[in-house]
Amino acid sequence: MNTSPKVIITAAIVGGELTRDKIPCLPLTPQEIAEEAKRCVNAGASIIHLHARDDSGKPTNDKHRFQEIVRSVRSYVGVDVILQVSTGGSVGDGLDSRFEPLESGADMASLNAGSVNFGAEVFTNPRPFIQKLAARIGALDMKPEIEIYDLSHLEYALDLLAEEIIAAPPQFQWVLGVPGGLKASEENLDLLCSRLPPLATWSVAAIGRHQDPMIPLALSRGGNIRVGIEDNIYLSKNVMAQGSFQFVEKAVESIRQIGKSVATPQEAREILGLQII
Ligand code: KMH
Ligand code: ZN
Repeated sequence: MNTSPKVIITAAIVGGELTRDKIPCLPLTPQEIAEEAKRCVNAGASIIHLHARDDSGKPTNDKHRFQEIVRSVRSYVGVDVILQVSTGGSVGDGLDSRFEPLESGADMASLNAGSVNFGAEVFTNPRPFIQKLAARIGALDMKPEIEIYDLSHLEYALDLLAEEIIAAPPQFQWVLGVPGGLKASEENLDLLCSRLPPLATWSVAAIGRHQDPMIPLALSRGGNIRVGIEDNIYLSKNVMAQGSFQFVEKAVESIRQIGKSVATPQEAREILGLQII
């Protein structure tokens, strides 16, 4: 396991499922996304996990819209911020469209390592599709962030690593607390961490109310953390967030409390083996 005294914070600021009705601060346009990304980076985030919206605010995987977002964020926030595009899209998206965000010039891309019940729906990630996505991510010299919702996903990702379809060292995101996936518990966190390959880095994205208890647990085990309205819209009980940056601020506080410090984008690039800008 690769443990660093520096903690990488990812901010997931858009998501594929949220609407303005549900959360008024949801950024929709490329400029709004860039402004929210800047607030998060100023607060301590070094990776921005991106989804895209079309002109009507609906989720889209359109490559032109992703290119516009990547350009806007880089010019508004700075070129060293790590941009990670989603290949997960929204539940129910066609598989072909989910390759499009890879053509955006981003540094990283999510790679969901298996299908999972997602509330009342099914988030579909067949194995041949995962393999093709992984190969395309590698061909574009991007780093995948391997999204793990279940133990079987980790086992499949380890197979792909062994076959060198995913390049080492891997970066995992333990996504805990999705209704249908692994529950957000200390036991499950430790189970996943016990299966980490050498030099792997990892992070925890805990959903909803699970975020508060899981962050200190992840930090105590040397993990990184992901926060933002994609995963949780309540800052505390019944208090809706005004933006993802508020979760970043909370995460920074937790990191300082345990005597660690927050990775800058350049430090995060070094830890993840990304190009130094
Ligand atoms: N919207 C979810 C179905 C990812 O970004 O790769 C999946 C998701 C994961 O958001
Ligand atoms: Zn996402």
